[in-house]
Amino acid sequence: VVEGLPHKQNRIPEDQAMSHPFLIPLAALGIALAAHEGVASTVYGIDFPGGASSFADEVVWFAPGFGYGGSEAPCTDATMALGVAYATPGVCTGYVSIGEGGSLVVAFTDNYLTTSGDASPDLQIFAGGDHDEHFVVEIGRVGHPAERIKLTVDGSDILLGGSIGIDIDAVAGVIPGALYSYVHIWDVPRYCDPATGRMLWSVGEACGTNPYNPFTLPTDGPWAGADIYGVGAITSVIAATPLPAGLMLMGTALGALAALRRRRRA
Ligand SMILES: [Ca+2]
Ligand SMILES: [Ca+2]
Ligand SMILES: [Ca+2]
Repeated sequence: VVEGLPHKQNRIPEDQAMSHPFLIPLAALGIALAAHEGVASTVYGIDFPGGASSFADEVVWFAPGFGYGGSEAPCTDATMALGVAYATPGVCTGYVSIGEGGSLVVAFTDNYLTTSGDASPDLQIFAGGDHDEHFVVEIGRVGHPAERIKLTVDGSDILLGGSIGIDIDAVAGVIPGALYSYVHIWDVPRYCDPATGRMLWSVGEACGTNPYNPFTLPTDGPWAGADIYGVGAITSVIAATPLPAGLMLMGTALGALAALRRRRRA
């Protein structure tokens, strides 16, 4: 018998089988409690005091851009941007390639991004490649997904690509102490400058085969555009609502179960 796997003796007896679904909220609550403990963790050398919950939880919107090429399927699984940042070298191994001009919105749901009150970075975008895949980042407050604030680093709202930590306290329009849930990443599409034969918004690579066609990009394989493998709130606060809701649900479920048992005995 393998420990932890169900075998004959610990199978749930028929008469208790109905209570089995109620065990699921209980297990979910256990996970929620573990996540809310907020054990600090260091991910790619960056400290996240809130631990695993600091990372993005949901994909809200994903519109892949253009520029994918080659025979392999593009790396367009947007869920790769969620959870603790992790990627390994290879095709689509832990990252989403949003494509030239692609647009990805993720949300924090069990935690929120907020200001730190100082110049230390608050939001970390984990992006592969180096400075040839520029992107723009906007954030939106909880409950206000349409009101986006464009982040800036050293006065520029076009970020040079690669992983970057952003101090949101320094950004105009960011409200101290406000809770931010949404992070929008937009890839700045490269295009060809016919005057130089080089790509703009890139490290200066040569244009594609026809330098006079701005859409003739160098082939970029399945990993066109910024390659996102994590979005983490360094300055993170725990979202308060899910836990009480879960407790109430469990209370109701246990109450129903007790009532059922009383009825059966009667
Ligand atoms: Ca989270
Ligand atoms: Ca800060
Ligand atoms: Ca890429």
